[in-house]
Amino acid sequence: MKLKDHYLSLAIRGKRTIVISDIHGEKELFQRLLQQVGFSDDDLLIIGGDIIDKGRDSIGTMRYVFELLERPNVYMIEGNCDRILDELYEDWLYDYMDRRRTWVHDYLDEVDRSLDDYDSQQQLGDDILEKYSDYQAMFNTLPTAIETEDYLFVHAGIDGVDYLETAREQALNMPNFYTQSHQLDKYVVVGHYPACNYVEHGIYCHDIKINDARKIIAIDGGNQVKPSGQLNALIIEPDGSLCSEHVDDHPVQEVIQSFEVTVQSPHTFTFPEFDIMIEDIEPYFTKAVHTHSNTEFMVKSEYIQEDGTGGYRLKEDYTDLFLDVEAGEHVKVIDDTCSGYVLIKKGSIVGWVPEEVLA
Ligand SMILES: [Mn+2]
Repeated sequence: MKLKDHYLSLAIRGKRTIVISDIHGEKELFQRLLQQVGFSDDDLLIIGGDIIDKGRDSIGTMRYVFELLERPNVYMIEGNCDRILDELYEDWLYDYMDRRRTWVHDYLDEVDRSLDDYDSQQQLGDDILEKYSDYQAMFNTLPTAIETEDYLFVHAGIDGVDYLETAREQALNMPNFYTQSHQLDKYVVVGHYPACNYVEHGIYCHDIKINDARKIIAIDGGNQVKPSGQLNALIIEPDGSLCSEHVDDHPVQEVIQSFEVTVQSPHTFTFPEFDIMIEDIEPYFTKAVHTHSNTEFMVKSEYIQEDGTGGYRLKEDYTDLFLDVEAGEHVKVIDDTCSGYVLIKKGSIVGWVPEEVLA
């Protein structure tokens, strides 16, 4: 199956259009975001795939989205995670379920059973599809891409030469599309890979990223994938201008003491390039070299992990940016478990502050 076999063409010019992708089972966040952007019947809503898996309520989110899709102004394209009901008999399913919360976990909770209650994966699949083949059918009605006058919406990416020939698997799974190029004379809007992976100026930021030269917009805020992630909405205003909003679940804290950094040239390293070299682990911060980019930086010592072969690696995405904060402002706390410093998020940007600046 190719993109052209499963494709919807829409006229959206002059309408306010809200685009949200990678909701990943977070119905409440999604509802909060819709409220925050003031979503109404006058707007168009395009959901960019991956409504389920990873988050807390995949089945609830699925039901809510399918309800929304009954409205004439709501559309959705499919994401790789949305295909799980077609993949219940795949031999990787149980491994995948070991690694993250999935729609199937939600299903087991709903019917009050566990994997142990099934003699085989075949039996589990049969049981699910006996009850939920209608949901499977609904997922399979979703287009792989939506094309409008000025945009193409697709979950992961398109073929660089002939977008209509993009294999469905590629459209849903292609990695790092933001760093690639295409030949369409319109913007391609994708989710799938968190925008924070496309690091600019060494800054770790969850905002929507727009590359005007390549005509690509990456909107995934890393919701449920990155510890500091958020759910983004891209808003295309009736006049064609773009803006964005986001929501997240991180606790808010007030700054009680201003903190200012004079000079710094920050670094950010993201999954999967985690290998580092260090001499000795020092208190607070340790001098390190990021192997992949051969860059020297200071790593918060709690973010160093042994890699099992005598070397070291970062335990998460890492930034060495220090953030300026002002007394009285409110910031999101991402990690307050380290000695002396707290990892915070200000707007969509992640960085460190000394612990005494927070209440
Ligand atoms: Mn995805």
